[in-house]
Amino acid sequence: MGRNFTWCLLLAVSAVACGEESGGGAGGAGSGATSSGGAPSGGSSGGGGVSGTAGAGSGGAAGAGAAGAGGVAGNAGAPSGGGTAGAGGVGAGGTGGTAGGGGTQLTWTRHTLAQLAGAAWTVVAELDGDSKPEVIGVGFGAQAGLAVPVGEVNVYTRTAGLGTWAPAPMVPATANLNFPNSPTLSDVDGDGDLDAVVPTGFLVCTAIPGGGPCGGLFWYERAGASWLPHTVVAKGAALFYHHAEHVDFDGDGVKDLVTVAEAAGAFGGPGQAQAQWFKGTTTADRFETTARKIGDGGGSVPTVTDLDGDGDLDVVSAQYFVKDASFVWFERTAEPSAGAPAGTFVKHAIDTQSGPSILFQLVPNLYGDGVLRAIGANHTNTSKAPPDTAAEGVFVFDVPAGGALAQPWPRTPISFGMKSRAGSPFAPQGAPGVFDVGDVDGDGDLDVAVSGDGDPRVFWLEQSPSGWFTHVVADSLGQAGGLRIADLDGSGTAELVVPVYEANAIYVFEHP
Ligand SMILES: [Ca+2]
Ligand SMILES: [Ca+2]
Ligand SMILES: [Ca+2]
Ligand SMILES: [Ca+2]
Repeated sequence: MGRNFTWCLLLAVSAVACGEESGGGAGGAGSGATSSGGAPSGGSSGGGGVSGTAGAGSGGAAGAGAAGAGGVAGNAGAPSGGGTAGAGGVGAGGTGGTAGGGGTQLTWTRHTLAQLAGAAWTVVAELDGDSKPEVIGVGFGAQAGLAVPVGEVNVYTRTAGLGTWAPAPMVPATANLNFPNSPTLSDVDGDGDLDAVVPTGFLVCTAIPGGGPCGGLFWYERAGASWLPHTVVAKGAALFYHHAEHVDFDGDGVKDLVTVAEAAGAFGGPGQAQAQWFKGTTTADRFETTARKIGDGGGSVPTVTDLDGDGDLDVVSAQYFVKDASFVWFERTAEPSAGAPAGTFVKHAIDTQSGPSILFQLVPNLYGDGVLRAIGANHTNTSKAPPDTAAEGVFVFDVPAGGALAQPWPRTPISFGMKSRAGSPFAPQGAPGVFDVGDVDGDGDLDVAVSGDGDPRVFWLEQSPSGWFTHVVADSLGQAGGLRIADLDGSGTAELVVPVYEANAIYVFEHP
């Protein structure tokens, strides 16, 4: 069970075969396709296209209709394309397959930032004020036999080029934490420097014979070169934590922690998830240690925002272990009171057709039109038996015309050809994994970089006027985890910071 099991923190399910999913539905009246040798093809106003690493695709896209369009990529082989139902409007639709290169072809150079056992998460932050961002790298540790691995978190400071970094411990192995997860860098104690909230735990701890629950929630106070631990939830909690938002959730002027606590179900069945918040205090430890319950559900990486624009903060999340929807939000309907100290929330589905899902991020201006949209990734597996029913993919969601409360939110696939490895019942896989949103190619619009996770590749998804193109950054890396898009060297172009679990390494991918 070791490796795969591990970082598929949120493994998942899938629906349609890849081709269908991204191939999409009825293209409009577009003219169709042309692809025969390489050129991306496109429909009339919609364009399909793709980049592949080795492809001999044949496809051609049935062009989407009006403004819909799609891009896509194939990797080795032959994506066959289909048109898509362009939903009209900017950036809708998605698809077409093709061989040859479509979109912007970037040439990537790989640097090794660090060797780190069980590399799983990264965060980029400016910690020392020199305008050369640091990278915080999280490793799950080495899996040895049936022992629960001990993780660590390091801060890496660049001392020369993109492959030269000096490590310093934030959470050393001697802290004995299991599965440290995505850190949140924020000034917890209000002294002007960034501290780090570190959630811990994973299903592996209880799955290993002789293991036990390893959930926990900590923050590390920055004190000069040292990081001093504070405990919110002590190690050993039955539910594990992957991420916490540090935000003033109840409006009393003190920031709180908003998170989701989870547990896997047996044999792939439904598990548990509980959205929670820990009220901030002015004590030395800064938070209450008893959770206030927002509601059942949510998933590993929740975000806090005023989704319905009524002036109070709501919670938005993908769901993996809880199966009643792929993406959900908790609407705040009443502030905390003596009778309901957590406040009152009502859970709503955003989408129920994507299968178990890993991440949902609101993007205020994805298409440059000032309209709020969201990007979501599921975490499914159409290679296992029986296959998941929702195909592996990344999607753009539009807020419905009727507002956030309307459902489902219109969904447009923007990735093509992602496919999880089969894994095994004891080491399930799922794809894709964690994504980040940023301008990868430097042309001024927002793109997406995404770890394949159970698909051993890393991708970037290019936004273009004719739709989205899927590009492979690296093949056969193994399970990549929480990656980041960031300009690490101030060159004006973004790098990708990619932790790879099976390589025990954090890589930086650079393009000219
Ligand atoms: Ca601080
Ligand atoms: Ca507060
Ligand atoms: Ca609200
Ligand atoms: Ca771009």
